[in-house]
Amino acid sequence: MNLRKHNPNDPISTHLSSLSFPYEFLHSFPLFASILPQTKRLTPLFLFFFLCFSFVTSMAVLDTNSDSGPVIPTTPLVTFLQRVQLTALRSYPKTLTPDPKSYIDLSLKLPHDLSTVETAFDDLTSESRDLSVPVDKLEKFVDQYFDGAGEDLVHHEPEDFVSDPSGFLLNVENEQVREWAREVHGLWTTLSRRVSDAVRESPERHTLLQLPEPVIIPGSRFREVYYWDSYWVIKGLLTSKMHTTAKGLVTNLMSLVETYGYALNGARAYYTNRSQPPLLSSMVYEIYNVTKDEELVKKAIPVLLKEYDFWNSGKHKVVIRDASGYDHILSRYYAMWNMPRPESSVFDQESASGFSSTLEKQRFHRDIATAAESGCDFSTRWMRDPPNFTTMATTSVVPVDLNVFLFKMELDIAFMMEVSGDENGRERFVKASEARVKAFETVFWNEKAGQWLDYWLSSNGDEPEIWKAESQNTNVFASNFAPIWINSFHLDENLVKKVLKALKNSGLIAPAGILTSLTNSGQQWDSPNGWAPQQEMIVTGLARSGLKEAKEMAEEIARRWIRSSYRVYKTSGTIHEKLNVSEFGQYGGGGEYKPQTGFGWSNGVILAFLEEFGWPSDLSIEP
Ligand SMILES: *[C@@H]1O[C@H](CO)[C@@H](O)[C@H](O)[C@H]1NC(C)=O
Ligand SMILES: *[C@@H]1O[C@H](CO)[C@@H](O)[C@H](O)[C@H]1NC(C)=O
Ligand SMILES: *[C@@H]1O[C@H](CO)[C@@H](O)[C@H](O)[C@H]1NC(C)=O
Ligand SMILES: CC(=O)N[C@H]1CO[C@H](CO)[C@@H](O)[C@@H]1O
Repeated sequence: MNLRKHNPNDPISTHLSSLSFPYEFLHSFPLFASILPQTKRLTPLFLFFFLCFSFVTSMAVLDTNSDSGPVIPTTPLVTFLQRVQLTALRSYPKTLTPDPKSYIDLSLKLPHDLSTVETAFDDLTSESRDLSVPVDKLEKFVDQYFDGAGEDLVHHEPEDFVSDPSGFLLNVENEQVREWAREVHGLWTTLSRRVSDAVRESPERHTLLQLPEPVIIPGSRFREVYYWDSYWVIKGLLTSKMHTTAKGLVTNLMSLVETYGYALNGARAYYTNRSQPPLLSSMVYEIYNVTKDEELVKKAIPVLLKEYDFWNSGKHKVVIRDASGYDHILSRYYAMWNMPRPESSVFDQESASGFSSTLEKQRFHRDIATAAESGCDFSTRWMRDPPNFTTMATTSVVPVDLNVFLFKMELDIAFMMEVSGDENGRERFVKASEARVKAFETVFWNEKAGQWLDYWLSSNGDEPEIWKAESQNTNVFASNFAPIWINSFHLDENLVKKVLKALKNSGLIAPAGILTSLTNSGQQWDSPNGWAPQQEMIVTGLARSGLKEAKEMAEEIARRWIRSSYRVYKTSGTIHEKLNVSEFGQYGGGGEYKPQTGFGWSNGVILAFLEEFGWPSDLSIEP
């Protein structure tokens, strides 16, 4: 059912198609009951259709109430802000459509409380049949009752920031490059925030979650902390000698794991039911490697054990049985969420509108939220029939990169156990890492392709599955090369030779870096985009291998990425979240929101690459 499609000759069907859409959907979930306008305000005709659809959808719920996995609603404020978001999207002309996320990032303005504001909103929308209102009235309402998106975080001058730290990028000799690197380093102060006192005083008025330490945000619409971004931010902060800020980021993420049992996707009330690629252990490891802070390691171990359990149990855990009957334990992404994502709920409702049953919609919504948990939202990697978006089946994929992060977590925890003198603990995690190496060899590795391939589950993943060669996804993705990031893989010379050859022939190496995939789907985690984290993992792995050819390749890719980022910075004035790597000097596009600038992980990877490779004085940064 399409929101805007209707037959102009048929007033009844017009009426139905424009009204039934939101209510049919909303009624399916008890959570949304409070979103529905109060019935006393409804016109009789509306009420008639509303009740019809209520009845039909209640039946559907009874029939198919079995999408497994618990779903617990977020806060009343998030639920209400979704109503405002829907009205905003209905009210603005299409060309001026606001970012839906900006509405659920609003805070209640003092002295109003939620019930007063809800009443005012009911009054505002009572005359409207499709929930749209005149834009000037909506803007007045928002201004009167809310503090703006982003006001719940305030600027914080990092105490460990100096504009030209001693020992900064000693191997960058070229003055033009040094100058730029100092500018990129200076961007940390523009991305540094702390949670405002207002959030601490009355958390229920905000969707922002409290964090004990200052934060570095990615930038633009990503105005709060994000989980996996923080790893590359920390790599950059260490280059910038900002050890205190780096530790603060880790302390914040550890506090989330302590509260929720896992690190949230981001620090907002609407991100509580999914995580993101688990890189907390790698963050602690990097900081320890530079600071030798044993206290940090001791504090981190119990937190990491908690996170390790989260990813290796319940719905995240899958078992693949090989031909000799041996069970390999691996993990998948799996969001505890089967509704539209609050930050994009109208987009998600429209995407799901082709599914007729409640159960199918729930399954689809979970696969969308799970793609968000993967950090790669969205990509043909998660589609059974790419680029058909409605074939998204993220929970059916056993992803190579997630298991790389968990393998790394096992190695990191073993290392930290050793630092803290726990020999039994160390042994347990060494064993776990050895089992995962076997799983990589059996389930993911493809000798002919010379890379590791994602694996498609054929069932719901709750029971062990027999490994089948045809279940490997033979499409080429940058993530197929992510394992080379891990020591034991990049130190194996024969393996590196095979992987290097495959990478060179893959079609992924582009004029400005490594493509995310070979499919141009319009999704942002596909061609022609390249992303900083994937460049960094592959480049760092190749650079640390013992093979000269691999090191040269790593340096070549890093220089292309840096030069292109420099050109984009000079032409657009900012660092972007992704590049269009198919051509030199272009930033990336595609996906469900406008390209974002700032930008945490891109800055981190530029600084980390400059640290790794330096820049000779006679080498130009212009191509
Ligand atoms: C640890 O830090 C040193 C510099 O202090 C660096 O040379 C080395 O590559 C780092 N190790 C890892 C695994 O990051
Ligand atoms: C996309 O997939 C859906 C669900 O499998 C299917 O109904 C639809 O026809 C497909 N669309 C296209 C354009 O292939
Ligand atoms: C990426 O750059 C190429 C080359 O300039 C261009 O043709 C293409 O339209 C760009 N793609 C996107 C998605 O911006
Ligand atoms: C299943 C699950 O993990 N649900 C969590 C969803 O988020 C809320 C917090 O908002 C938790 O209380 C639930 O445990």
